[in-house]
Amino acid sequence: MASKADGGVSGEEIWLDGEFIPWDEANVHILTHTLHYGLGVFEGIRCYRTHDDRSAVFRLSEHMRRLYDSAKINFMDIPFEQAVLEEAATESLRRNGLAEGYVRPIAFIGDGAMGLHPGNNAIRVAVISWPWGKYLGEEGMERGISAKISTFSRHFVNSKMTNGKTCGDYVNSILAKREALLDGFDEAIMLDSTGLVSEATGENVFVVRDGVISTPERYSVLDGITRATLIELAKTEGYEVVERAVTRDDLYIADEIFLTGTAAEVTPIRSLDHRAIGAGRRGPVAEKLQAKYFDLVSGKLPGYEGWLSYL
Ligand code: PPE
Repeated sequence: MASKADGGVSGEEIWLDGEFIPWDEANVHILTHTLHYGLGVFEGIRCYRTHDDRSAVFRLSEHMRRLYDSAKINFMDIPFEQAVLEEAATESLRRNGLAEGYVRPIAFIGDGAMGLHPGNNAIRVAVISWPWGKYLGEEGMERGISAKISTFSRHFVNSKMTNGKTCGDYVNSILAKREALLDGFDEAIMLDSTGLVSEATGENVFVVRDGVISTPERYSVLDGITRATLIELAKTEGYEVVERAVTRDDLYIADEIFLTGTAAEVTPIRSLDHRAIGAGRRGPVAEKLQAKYFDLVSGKLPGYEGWLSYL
């Protein structure tokens, strides 16, 4: 069994199919269809301690909406109303005693029939929460991380339904991530099937050059909620933000590159394929937007109350 030292997570209770049950009893049958074939959908959501010592889940309804979108794309009918899963998310944090943490809703196909057509197997749903620190390390947030362009291409858009967050799609990400770590880098950036920059293994990519911020358009990338948040924050700060085709060498000559994601938050890249990016450390735009992002999620920025669901 994974221990804490291995990155293992633990807690008190897990919401499974409509009720909270003890953490260690949240098990599934070995014939669970999703385990064999990968068709399941999930989300990753963060809850933050706010500046006034409360706790708020960031953009809970947008994440849950994407879970239902992912399910629809994959012909899965989630047998609960969205409001029920939202309540399960906040209640899960409370029951696990988490003022800050990560919430993982997952809908999967249960056991019963085998074979690619899952027949009438039940669609099962779990909501789990656990403490999760800095995804790419505390130091990475301040000094920037190293990355490589993966030898693995992102799925062709008509293979991976990119608006869905589908379990099986993550095999592609895991291959890229493992390769990057074995090669001594912290993260991989993947190119799409035409050779344009797509996204990192679990993050969207932003590039800064001459004060203009660019990010690959919504095409082969997940329509990241942090991506959308950063675009809005950057525009509010007066930056020009362009969604466009980004090439590999656009990355090499960038003044700054940073990654965004619920888990990774806003993580700068200091080097790519052994080339220093900008000054080879976190750049001023990333630093500013990172600070704004943390102000936002901790409830310090006025006007964004609608994005915070207080526990
Ligand atoms: N692209 C991919 C492929 C991706 O998995 C994520 C989230 C994003 C972009 C950013 O999306 P958003 O979180 O809405 O800004 N990756 C999740 C999984 C991380 C994991 O290791 O598990 C996350 O950040 O929660």
